[in-house]
Amino acid sequence: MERTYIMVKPDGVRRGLTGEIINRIERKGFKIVAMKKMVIPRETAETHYGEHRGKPFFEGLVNFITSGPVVAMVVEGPGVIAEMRRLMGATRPWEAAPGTIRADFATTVDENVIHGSDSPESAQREIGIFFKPEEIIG
Ligand code: DAT
Ligand code: MG
Repeated sequence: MERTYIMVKPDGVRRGLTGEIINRIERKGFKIVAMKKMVIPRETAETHYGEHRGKPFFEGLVNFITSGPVVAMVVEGPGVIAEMRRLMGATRPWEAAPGTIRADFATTVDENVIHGSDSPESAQREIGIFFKPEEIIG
C-alpha cells in the first residue's frame, strides 16, 4: 500500500490546526499509520529540505521548520502521495485551489501549514528521516 510523509508545520501546530488537518485526512479515508509531535533538530531539517539547499529561502525555511513543534505522520492509502498534494493545495497559498488546506488556512508561502511528499522517492526518503520502521503501525 502506498505511503506518504505528512507534517503539520510549526505555524499549523501553533494555531491549533492539527485536529482539522487530521480530520481531513481521515474523512478522506486515508489511514494514519504513524504519528508524533516533535521539534525537528536543525541537521534533520537541513536533510529533509536538502533539495532546496543554496536557494535564497533555505535559511529562513530551516529556521521556520525548527521554530516549534511539528506533528509528523505517515499516511497510507491508494494514490495517497498525489491525493495528499491535491488536498494540501499549491505551495503558494494564493494559487491553491479553494477548499484545499493551504487555500483555507494559509496566506504566505513561507508559512503554509502543511508538508507532503511530492513523489514516491521523496515519500520513502522522508518517512525514513522521521520514522523507524517499528514506529509505523499498519
Ligand atoms: P512544497 O512544500 O509544496 O513541496 P517546495 O518543496 O517547493 O514546496 O518548497 C518547500 C517549502 O519551502 C515550501 O512549502 C515553503 C518554502 N518555500 C518554497 N518556495 C519559497 C519561496 N519562494 N519563498 C519562501 N519560502 C519558500
Ligand atoms: Mg516539496
